[in-house]
Amino acid sequence: MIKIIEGQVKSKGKRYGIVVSRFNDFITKRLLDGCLKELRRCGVKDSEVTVVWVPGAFEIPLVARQLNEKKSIDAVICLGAVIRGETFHFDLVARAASEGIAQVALLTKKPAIFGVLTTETIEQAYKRSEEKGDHKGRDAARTAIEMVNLLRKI
Ligand code: INI
Repeated sequence: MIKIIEGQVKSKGKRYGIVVSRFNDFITKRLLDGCLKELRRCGVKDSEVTVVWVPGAFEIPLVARQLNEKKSIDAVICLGAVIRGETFHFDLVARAASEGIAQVALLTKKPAIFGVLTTETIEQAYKRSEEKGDHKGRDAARTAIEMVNLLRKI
């Protein structure tokens, strides 16, 4: 008999930290908005959410780690927008954010969700934060809840 383990996308009494970057905030505000709406839709109360703003995606991992190390936080959701533009900076910031967030999850043994857009253009970033379409902030909220429930079962 095979044992199958899955986490539900429904929350009761769990607490979430959100780290969101101010850089490209015309996009990150959209990510945050969709993320908060989805958390509420899945049963998370506003009193169970802590939102922390940081300057840019590069700063996300440190703050995410601090939050996840708190007993009062069950998972952290990281939201940002790294848009290529003209400079080499893109690769450095995108890599630091993605690898840093992955490390946070492993170090803290709690979910650290990668809701950072990395796109070539502003248009692509808008497309991935559409209320009625693709929305990376909403996906990040669902992933966080599923992972918290999943880890409880293992
Ligand atoms: N930060 C972002 O969040 N997105 C970007 O697109 C970006 N680019 O392209 O430069 C960016 N840079 C700032 C960086 O995250 C740090 O805040 C800064 O380097 C100070 O450490």
